[in-house]
Amino acid sequence: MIQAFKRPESLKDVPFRFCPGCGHSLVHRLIAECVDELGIRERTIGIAPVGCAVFAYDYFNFDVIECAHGRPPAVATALKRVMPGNVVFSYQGDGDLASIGLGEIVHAANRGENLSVFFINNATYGMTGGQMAPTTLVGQKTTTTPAGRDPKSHGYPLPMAEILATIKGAVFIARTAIDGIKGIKETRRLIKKSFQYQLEGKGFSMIEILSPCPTVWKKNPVESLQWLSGHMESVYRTGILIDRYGELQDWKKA
Ligand SMILES: Cc1ncc(C[n+]2csc(CCOP(=O)(O)OP(=O)(O)O)c2C)c(N)n1
Ligand code: SF4
Repeated sequence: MIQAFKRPESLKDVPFRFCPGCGHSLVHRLIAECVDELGIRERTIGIAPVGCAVFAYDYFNFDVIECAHGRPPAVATALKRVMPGNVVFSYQGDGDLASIGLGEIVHAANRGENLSVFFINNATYGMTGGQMAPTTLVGQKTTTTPAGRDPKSHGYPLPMAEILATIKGAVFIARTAIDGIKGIKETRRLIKKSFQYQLEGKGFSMIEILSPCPTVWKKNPVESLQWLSGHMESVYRTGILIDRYGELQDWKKA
């Protein structure tokens, strides 16, 4: 009998503890599939964030190091510089990367570190119960913006992919959404390409992945996907923002 669907070797045989419909589990799987496909499991090192993905080391079947909130790009920089033969990626939420870790990510990109960054944008702080994140949409209700995000008091959603795409040291910056089969396949393609660029020594890449958080959004998994494509994607356009070695700007939505 042919087994059409199986657990990637790069994922341990343990159940995920994420909420039903959470995007983290899907992105973990896509990363694991790409690592398997590229045959780099023995030399891959992941950097786990603070946030709902904090237990990445329990799921990935390769080395994963946990570090302080927002610091994955700094830790990744050190690891990659002392072990250039390894493949190093950071996995970060929007609180981790766009708030407390804003300085780290900007400077890692500016230095052109040869790293892969996978940025999970779910427009909220999931782990701590749904506070406003830098990426929260205008009008979106959170525990700290009960009347909805008001730009006059809270600023505007921070477009991390656009910001990093302006930095000369970054070679590949893209945004994608796991909102359906097409988006999942594209996300997988971009994750793999980011790893390939690192393997070729091309430099810094970041894939921003729009991802559902049904629990904090107070929606079921299907409604969450609808909110993701209907609301988040109208604010955060998906596509390749910069690819200094290949595909040019390729916005899905104009
Ligand atoms: C230095 C520090 N500040 C604050 C916290 C509290 N904290 C834990 S998780 C988190 C936010 C996580 O949100 P995000 O990065 O968006 O990840 P998600 O849980 O949504 O995946 C915060 C503020 C912490 N653990 N350490
Ligand atoms: S709170 Fe949100 S991000 Fe955290 S595990 Fe649940 S659905 Fe996922």
